[in-house]
Amino acid sequence: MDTYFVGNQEYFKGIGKIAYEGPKSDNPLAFKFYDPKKIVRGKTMEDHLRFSVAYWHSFCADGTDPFGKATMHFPWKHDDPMQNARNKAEAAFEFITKLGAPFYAFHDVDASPDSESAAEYEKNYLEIAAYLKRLQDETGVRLLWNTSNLFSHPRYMNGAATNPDFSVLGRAALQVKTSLDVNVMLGGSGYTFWGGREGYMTLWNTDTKREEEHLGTFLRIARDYGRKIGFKGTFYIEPKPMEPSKHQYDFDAATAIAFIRKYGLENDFKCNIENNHATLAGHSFAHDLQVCVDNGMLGSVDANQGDAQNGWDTDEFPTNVYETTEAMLIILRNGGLHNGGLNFDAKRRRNSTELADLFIAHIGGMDAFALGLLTADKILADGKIDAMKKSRYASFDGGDGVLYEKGLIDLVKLADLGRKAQPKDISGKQELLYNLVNQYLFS
Ligand code: XUL
Ligand code: CO
Repeated sequence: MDTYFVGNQEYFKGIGKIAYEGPKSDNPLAFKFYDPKKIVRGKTMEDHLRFSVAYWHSFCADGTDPFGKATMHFPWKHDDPMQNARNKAEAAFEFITKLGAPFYAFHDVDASPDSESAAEYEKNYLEIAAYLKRLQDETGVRLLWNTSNLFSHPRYMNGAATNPDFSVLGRAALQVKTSLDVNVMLGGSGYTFWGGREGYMTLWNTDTKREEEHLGTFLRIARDYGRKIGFKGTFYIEPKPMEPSKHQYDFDAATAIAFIRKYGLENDFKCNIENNHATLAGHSFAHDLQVCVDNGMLGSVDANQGDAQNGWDTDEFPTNVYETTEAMLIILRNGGLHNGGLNFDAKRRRNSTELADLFIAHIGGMDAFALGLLTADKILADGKIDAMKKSRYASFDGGDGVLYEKGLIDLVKLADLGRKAQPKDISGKQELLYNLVNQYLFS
């Protein structure tokens, strides 16, 4: 097997470039369904799916949880923080290139060492960013989005942009400013705001109106700075209802969209929808994606899945083909992901400790979305489901229904029509639709 590495050494030894071998392959380190150059609806699978590897889960999270210590042992670990960051970058680019994902995503402090000193934080970050740029140029891997971690450091325990103490906002702004500078250096397609601590723990100590306004101002000045320095990509708000806050202001897609509009950010911001965040909000992945598409607000996707028995944010790799099919159908109807991508904000389980498991987890996620794409394509090509949905609204496609949709019928006229109307019981055919979906999936 050919060796492949960037920098000085190979970290994922014995694993070469992951190839498409088809559904009959018994090689765990091969794609069964993701065939990057295969054309679907006039576009390659690679261009449809725009996969991205998340730095924080794949190269930083070591299996530590509230009940136990690290279980993952990373061969790139080094005691010197800057050497550690460079090694980690080399491991990341080796991994992403071998996997064949076109994109990656990171938080500032995933990639570069944090520091109590603001000057050192900036110096570290700009130096590592220059190295990331070199590795991007060498490998062709591109930045889907970056973000700033405004939730881990104790200074953010009461919020970042929504902290009641003004002095905290400045340090948060320094992080966002530097991340935007780095984004422009690296040619990022997007920049994400996920406000894990932008919420409250109790209403008894929180002025929610003021905090929300502070968040609106913070995002506006970040937008203004980004555009001024030449950031051409999309800003994203990533909704999540709770965890770590009791209540997060960007609760779900509908809430985030209302917020974006209220603060006049709709020309620059869209949503980054994460499956496990949607389910935590009591919705489905498909629901939050559809809310975004209906409002022209689908930006990007954090591709993962939760656990129906737990309810919390388990960030599992996506394997549920039913969900990926629903998602890809909505994405295809949206004309694709545009600047966005499918970013694996997902982690292997704590006891999946071999480095090969990191590949296997991503391969499964990529295959699940490839299957979703292929099935969604079948559903659209056949047209039966779309036709059934459309026919339910036929009464608005002719006669007074057309006038109503145009706003030309007032309440008195509508009530007059109601005197004559004799509504029938029309079946929604839900079970038939479910049965059809299974046929598309399994025939
Ligand atoms: C947390 C989460 C974050 C964001 C980026 O639940 O999803 O990792 O994606 O900050
Ligand atoms: Co996420």
